Amino acid sequence: MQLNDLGWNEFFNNQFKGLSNKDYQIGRIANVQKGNYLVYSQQEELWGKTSGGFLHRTAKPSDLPVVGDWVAFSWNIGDHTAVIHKLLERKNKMVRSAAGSRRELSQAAAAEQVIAANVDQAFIVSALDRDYNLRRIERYLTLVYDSGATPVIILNKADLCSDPFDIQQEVESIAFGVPVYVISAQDQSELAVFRDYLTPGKTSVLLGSSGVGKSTIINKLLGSDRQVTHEISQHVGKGMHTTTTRELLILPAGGIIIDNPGMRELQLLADEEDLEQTFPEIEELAGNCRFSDCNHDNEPGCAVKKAVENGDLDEGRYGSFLKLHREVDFIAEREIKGFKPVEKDMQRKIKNYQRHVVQKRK
Ligand SMILES: Nc1nc2c(ncn2[C@@H]2O[C@H](COP(=O)(O)OP(=O)(O)OP(=O)(O)O)[C@@H](O)[C@H]2O)c(=O)[nH]1
Ligand SMILES: [Mg+2]
Ligand SMILES: [Zn+2]
Repeated sequence: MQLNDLGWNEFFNNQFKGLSNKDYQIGRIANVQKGNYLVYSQQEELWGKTSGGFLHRTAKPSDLPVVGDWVAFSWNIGDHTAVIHKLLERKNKMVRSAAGSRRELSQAAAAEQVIAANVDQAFIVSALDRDYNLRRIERYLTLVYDSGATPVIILNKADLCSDPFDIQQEVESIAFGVPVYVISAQDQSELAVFRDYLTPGKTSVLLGSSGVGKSTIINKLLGSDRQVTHEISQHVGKGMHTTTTRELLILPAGGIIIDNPGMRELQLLADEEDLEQTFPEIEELAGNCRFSDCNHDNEPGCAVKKAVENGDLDEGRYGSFLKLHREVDFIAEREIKGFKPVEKDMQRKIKNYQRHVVQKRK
């Protein structure tokens, strides 16, 4: 396997050249299982762990390797495993807020959960049966914009839908230039839409709820039933997913793809700018609001609210915007609150010091 086929490029090469230890090997993380890492290298695939020094330098969970990361490792000759010494700086990362973190405001640093790293493209997969939900697609788009990867929308299971192209149009109207494809993954020939995207060295990820057909698509692209797929059962929705770990795979025709377990709860870690990209028409209207910092909620002279009343802006779209906007505000607030204890501690130290100095002078 050539490193370029694994996604290696100049950005990583420059970092690697700067490392002092010349015996290090280059590897890409393909799977993570309870502190064990599957490493793909030029020579082979091997499992390994992070070195003691690595853990010592790690300040927060998001600094640990995730699928898609590039690492510098060495061989552990004895049992033929990898020892991971360094994580190369990520070109980008896909993050969400860790589940449950809303209640733990003070643990801001721990709240970021990295889904995957160094991803070029993200396929947002929805199924055209009961899964289809515009508001969820907006949420995924915001997550992808936040990461810097390029979004592509896949509407799967067209065979189960009587009017797939009406839905395609509806999705296109909220996706603003993002390509939207209608497919049925059961039909091999329809997988051709992926061909232009899955080129050698490019890394893609499949995102979407459980049961939409992500692993089915990957199996068809691989030409083998490598990924376990499952009929939607009553378990779905209760936290049972068919795919349970994230996995990076190399496609026979070139291209790298990451299969993902369906996400039940998608809390964003996005910012204002990502929202503007998802809701460009609201951003445009906002220019006419009376206040430049209008929240488009209850402020007087709000052009966005007026557009909803006039019927110029879709109400569902507006509702979705408000909901995501509140989340983004909440994240910003949490980041500030997360630092407060640190400030307090500093102030206490300064006060103690001053007291100490004053006492000395006496
Ligand atoms: N009718 C129909 N069924 C499909 C299609 N694509 C996938 N399926 C079926 O949908 C079910 C779920 O597919 P999976 O590929 O396991 O879904 P997944 O997105 O990987 O789910 P998780 O791994 O739980 O996140 C399987 O029974 C597939 O056979 C399609 O285009 N049409
Ligand atoms: Mg799956
Ligand atoms: Zn406004």
